Amino acid sequence: MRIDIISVLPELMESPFRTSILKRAMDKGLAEVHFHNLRDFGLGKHRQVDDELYGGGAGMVMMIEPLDLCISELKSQRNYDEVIYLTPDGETLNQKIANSLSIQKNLIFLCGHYKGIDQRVRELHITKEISIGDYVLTGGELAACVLADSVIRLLPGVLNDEQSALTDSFQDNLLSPPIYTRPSEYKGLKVPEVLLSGNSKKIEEWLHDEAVKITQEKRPGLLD
Ligand code: 6GU
Repeated sequence: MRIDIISVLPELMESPFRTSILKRAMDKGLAEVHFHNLRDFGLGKHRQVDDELYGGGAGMVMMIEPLDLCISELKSQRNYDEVIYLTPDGETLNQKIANSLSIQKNLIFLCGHYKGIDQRVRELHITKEISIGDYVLTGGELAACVLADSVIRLLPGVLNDEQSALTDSFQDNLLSPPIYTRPSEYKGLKVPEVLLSGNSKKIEEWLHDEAVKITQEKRPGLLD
């Protein structure tokens, strides 16, 4: 998979892809992430990328021309499956969206900034709009990292068996059951007997029942 990320602040996104599991995915060639500084496509000697709102109002708008130049240059090099705009008014990210993006080959992520992008960029290039939740961030960069992480970890070969994505919370619309490791008792707090029983059928049943119970308690909406 290849992800091209367009931003006015690419430096904000460097370390997540240089650390731990995402770094290993890059090193193994399972995912490529390329950053593009929108400023490089800015207009005039100030490399302008934003301008005032038509009709008035506070804040600035990301201009169409730098965005069109940048996205068009990328599109001239390869076919993209989706051009995704990270914006708080997009569809809220969930595991189903991450799953569906993980089977794509080439993606563009556009990080929103200021008040947002000129509407005509949406008409011209954007195929999907994604938010990471109902709160407002200073820009789309951290959201782009969240989205990329959720997608890259699903690529075959990125996680090992112990980290398997198949048993994740949400993968089957259930939260994870409680988990324990040694010691079997600490300050009088005991690990549930069944987990020490060695009876794998019983254990599996118990884990599933606990997952359903926890989902009912914490996130009943997931069971609908
Ligand atoms: Cl994608 N961008 C911004 N600026 N804020 C957000 C968001 C995105 N998702 C949730 N909040």
